[in-house]
Amino acid sequence: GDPERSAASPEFPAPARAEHTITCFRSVGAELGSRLLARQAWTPGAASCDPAGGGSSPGAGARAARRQFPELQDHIRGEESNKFENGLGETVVVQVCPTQQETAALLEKVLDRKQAAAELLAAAIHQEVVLSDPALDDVAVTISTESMAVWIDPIDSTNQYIRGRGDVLPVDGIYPSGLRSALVLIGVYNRHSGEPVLGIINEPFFKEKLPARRWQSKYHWGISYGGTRLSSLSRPQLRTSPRVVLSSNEKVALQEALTPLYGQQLCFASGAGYKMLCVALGLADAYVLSEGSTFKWDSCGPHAILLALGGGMVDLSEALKSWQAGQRKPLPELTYNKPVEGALGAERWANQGGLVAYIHREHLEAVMATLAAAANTF
Ligand code: 2IP
Ligand code: CA
Ligand code: CA
Repeated sequence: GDPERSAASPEFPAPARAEHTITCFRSVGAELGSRLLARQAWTPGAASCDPAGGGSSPGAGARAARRQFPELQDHIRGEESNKFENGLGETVVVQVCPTQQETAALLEKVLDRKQAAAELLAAAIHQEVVLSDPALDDVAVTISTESMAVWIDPIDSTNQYIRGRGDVLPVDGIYPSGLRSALVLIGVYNRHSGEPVLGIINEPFFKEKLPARRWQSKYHWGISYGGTRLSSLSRPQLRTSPRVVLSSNEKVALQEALTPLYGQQLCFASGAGYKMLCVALGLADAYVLSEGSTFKWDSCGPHAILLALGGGMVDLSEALKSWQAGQRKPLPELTYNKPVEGALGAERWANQGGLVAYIHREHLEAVMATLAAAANTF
């Protein structure tokens, strides 16, 4: 019943991507995801992650997912590839094998024959994780898997993960950088309507436990399905002095356009998922992004949680168009089932028009009014 549990420690160095992807994926994605889904009349099993390109080789856990959710087999996609090239020039396709020994043998190839690390990781991957969440015991929602699909980002804020800083201090509750912004993002959406239905955000580096220096994780979830809105979080209050969280790469012109609303209350943080989480936690009233630098796998899970809390996430450029045309209710929320026309590769799944994540509708309106007044400047 403890939502905080031991997570992968970043003690093993290179290749960080491989280790993190697999351990977080399996322990957090598969186990928690399946527990949540099982409560929605889905049978317990493992989730999976395939490259967004829809490559032919299944990602880690795809086999298990296919077995447990055959109707979802072509509908589980996300970021990161399961193909690795090691220091010896070999290309290895990583997957969860039938036995721990086989997985360890496979991982050893990616890890330049580092046997101890491969064995530790394989043990973590094959570990049976039992999670119970009393908040979910009373949830009685039946979701038809036939109309669902999944977006996964097994690691968001990769740069911060690789840098591995666990000592960054928060500014007014928000960590501007460091391991705290490295998150696992899982979203389930309705593949006909494109609406987010269920989201899970895991913070693998929530707390460092001394003296063992093991990291403890913390997860959050939300369901928005039909009339049901449920979350592990409570709806935050609107702040008396509003605050926005932005990418540190956000255009200066957009920052200036927001000043009439926020004054000096502009916060900067790494990680698209982390900034969305800051809004869900009430640490900021909005996350505004002017560019198409996030993808469906970044926003789907957090979006479901925001909807569950009575908020949402709009497409900034579409919302501005609607606002300026006087069509203000509702503003266009991001959807997850349609690629960007004419785009190639991962760009097909970009949130091309930027976004605004919010909890309070009236605050979204204040953001739109402020930006509309400066629309030609950014
Ligand atoms: C990235 C990551 C970056 C974010 C970018 C995402 O995903 O979240 O931190 O940029 O938009 O696509 P920023 O930190 O400027 O918000 P990934 O780490 O998975 O590539
Ligand atoms: Ca990402
Ligand atoms: Ca990623």
